[in-house]
Amino acid sequence: MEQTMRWFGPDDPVNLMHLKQAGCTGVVTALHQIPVGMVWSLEEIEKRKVMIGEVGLDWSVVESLPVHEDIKKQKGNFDIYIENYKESLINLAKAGLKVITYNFMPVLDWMRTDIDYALPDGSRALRFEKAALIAMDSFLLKRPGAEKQYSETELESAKERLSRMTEKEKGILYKTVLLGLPGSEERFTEKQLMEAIQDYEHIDADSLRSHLFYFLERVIPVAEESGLQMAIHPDDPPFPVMGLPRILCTEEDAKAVIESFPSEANGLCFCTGSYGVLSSNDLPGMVRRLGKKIFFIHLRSTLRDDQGNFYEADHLGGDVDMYEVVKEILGVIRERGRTIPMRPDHGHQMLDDLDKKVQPGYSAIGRLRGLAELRGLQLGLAGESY
Ligand code: DNO
Repeated sequence: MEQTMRWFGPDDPVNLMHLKQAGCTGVVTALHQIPVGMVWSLEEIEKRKVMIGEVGLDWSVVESLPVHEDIKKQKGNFDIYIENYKESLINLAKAGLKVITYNFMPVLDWMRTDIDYALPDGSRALRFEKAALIAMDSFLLKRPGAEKQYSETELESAKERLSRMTEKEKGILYKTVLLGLPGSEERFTEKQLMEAIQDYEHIDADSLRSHLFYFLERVIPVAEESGLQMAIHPDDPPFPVMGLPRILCTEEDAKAVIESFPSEANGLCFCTGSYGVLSSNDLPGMVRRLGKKIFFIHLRSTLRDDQGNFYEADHLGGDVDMYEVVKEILGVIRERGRTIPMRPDHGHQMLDDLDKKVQPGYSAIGRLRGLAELRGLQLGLAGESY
C-alpha cells in the first residue's frame, strides 16, 4: 500500500514536512479554497502539485472533488455543475493526477455527535451517539417532522439523554452537529441546515441513487478517457441521519454503483471505518470480492455497542479485523501488480496534540501512530513493504 495522509492545504497546522516525517510518500488533498461546484483550473491544480513536490511528496489522491448539492438533488443548475465537474476532471488528468475521491452524502459529509470523546487513557476520539443525535434533531433543532421518524423508545432515550445534559453540553452538541465536516471551519447556521435538509423531503434513497447514476453516466466516460479512477466514499455513518437518505452503506450498495456504469474508471474508496460500523458488513470478504474496484483505502476502526452508538477506536483495535483486511488488500495488490494508496483515517488526539487546535480527527500524532502500526502490520504480513 502506498502510505499517505490527508493534508488540508497551506492552512493545515499539520504541514507537509510533518507528513513526510510521519513516513508518508504521498499526500491526499483537495483545493478546499475553491467553492463547491466551481471549476478547478489547471493553474491552481499545478500550483498545489508543485507545492507538494517541493518537499519530495506525491499528490497521490484528490480527496475530495466535491459534488454540488444541486447534482445530488437534480435541481437548479445541476447540468452546469456536472459540466464543471467534467472540466475539473480533465484539468486534474492534465496535471497528472490519477485517483479522485468523492461522496454522494446529502448535505453533511461525515458527522459525529462528539468530537472530543475522552478515552480512559486521556486521549480524545470522535464518537457518534444515537440518542444525542435524536435529541438534537427532535428537541434542540426541532426539525419539523423529525419526531415521526423515530420510534417511541428512541424518543424516550433521547429525552432521557437530554435531561442528563448541562446547558454547556447541549451547546457543544449543537455546535458539533452544525459543523460542516471535513476541512471547513464554517458551521451551518440552524436555518441553513434546516433548509438544506428540507430540500430532501421528497428525495428518497431510490431517487438519490438515480441521481448518482445520472451523474456517473456523464462523468465516468470523461474520467475513463482521461485515465482517471473515480473512487466513491461510503456514507458515514452508514444509516440515515436526520431523515436524509443513504445509498452507500453495504456491499450490495457498492456493487450497484459499480454495475450502474461498468468502466475501468468507476470504483470505490474502501473505508473500513464507515462500512465497519455495520456488523453485517464482512470487510475482508468485501475486499476480496470488490478488490478489482478498490482504488483507494481508508483504514480505521470503530467500536460499536448494541444501541447504534460507536466511537473511533485504535487503528488496530475496535471491531474491524484489521489483520484480515490488510491481508486481503495485499492479496489484491499482488494480483493487480500495482500498489493502492492508503491513508490511516482519523486518529486520536493525544500527547502534545491535546492542547492544539486541530481539524477534528486529523491531528498529527494519532495519525502517525495509526500509520506506523499499519505499516508494521503490512510489513509483517507481506515480508516486504509494498
Ligand atoms: C472523513 C473522510 C470523508 C471523505 C469524503 C470523501 O474523514 O473520510 O470526509 O473525505 O466523504 O468525499
